[in-house]
Amino acid sequence: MLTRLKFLTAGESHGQGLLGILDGMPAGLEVSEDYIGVHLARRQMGHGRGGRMKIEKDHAEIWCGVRHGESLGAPVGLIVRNKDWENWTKKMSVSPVDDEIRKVTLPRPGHADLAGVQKYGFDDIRNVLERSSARETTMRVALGSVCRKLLEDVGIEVGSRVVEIHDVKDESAVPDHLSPNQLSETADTSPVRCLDKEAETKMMATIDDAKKAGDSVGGIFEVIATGLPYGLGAHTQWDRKLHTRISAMMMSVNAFKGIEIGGGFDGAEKFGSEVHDEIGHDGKKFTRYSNNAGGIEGGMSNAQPIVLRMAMKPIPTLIKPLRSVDIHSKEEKDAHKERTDSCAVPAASIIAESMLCFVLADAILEKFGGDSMDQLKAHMKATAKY
Ligand code: EPS
Repeated sequence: MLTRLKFLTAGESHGQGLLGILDGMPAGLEVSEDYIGVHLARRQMGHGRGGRMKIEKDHAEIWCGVRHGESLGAPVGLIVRNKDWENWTKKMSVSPVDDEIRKVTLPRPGHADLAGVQKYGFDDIRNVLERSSARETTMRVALGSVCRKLLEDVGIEVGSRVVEIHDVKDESAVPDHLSPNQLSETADTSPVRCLDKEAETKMMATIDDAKKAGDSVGGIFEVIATGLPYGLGAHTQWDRKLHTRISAMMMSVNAFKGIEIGGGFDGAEKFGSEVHDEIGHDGKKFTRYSNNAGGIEGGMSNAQPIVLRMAMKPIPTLIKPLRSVDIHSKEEKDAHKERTDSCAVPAASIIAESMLCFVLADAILEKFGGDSMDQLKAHMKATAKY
């Protein structure tokens, strides 16, 4: 789904750490471990996180592709070490060990466990769960931050907020004067990343109740990007449409089960005259009277803010487990349980921002090109329309 950029992540949840490579970035982008660290810290926050986040303090080391603070146009390689690794050196050893390691044999409904062991013929679910863990999203945020920096340098901001946890909704609108960065700054001060204080209290209580009951909750979050020129993506082919690329990237994140663009599902029950955004002109540029399209028409950015909402299902590891069957004995038993989060919706909103950063940075490079940031900026100055 990306045309100019490529990225890969590697690493198990309780292994030595995570590796990431981002290829295709132009030279001359200022990037630092501190900048990436800001967004890694944002992903670690949120009411409802479990014990693991007390252990980890995620830090991405820039391993290669950057010299004297600027990208070289070469692949950027990052490493995030798992602090928890010291507790797992035997269980997750790369080399064979003499000790008897207890196998995980009770698949959790909703997790990759059962399909994974069936697919690979494993006798231990740990061989699946370590990689299917959402720990991997740490590296997506780290690499996505490098893309975010490119976007910031060409005037594009990406921010987010949580609008629903379980059945508690924050129905407030994003104030017009808030840029995506300001929206995120405000949301980051809330333990659930929502704007409305009353909803915040109720969301936190809902998470606490779920935790007490050994259960988990999901939710919905909104991601907004501004500063986009016309014409990112294209109407000419299915895989060039911007919303195709955004949807594919979003739906690749663990537990993301739905996406809405702009008015989304609400539009299905309205008339066309209520949905489509009328066009005006202020003497200098085209304007819109509304943004129900969420910034994308015909598969292209239309210079309005991109507005997306994603739904996350509740985390499948439950302290009060659901029914399952032992993969060896076929006995009916409770599913495997281990330390877990009762809610990771605030963290998911940061991951969604990062996924959008990959798509938008790629689309900017596709449309305007350039081997260096100076060239990219010159191309945009010469041809971008807003
Ligand atoms: C996860 C289970 C928990 C989460 C983890 C994702 O980890 P653990 O099994 O070590 O307690 O904390 O998320 C992260 C480690 C992270 O960095 O977000 C799972 O099963 O997906």
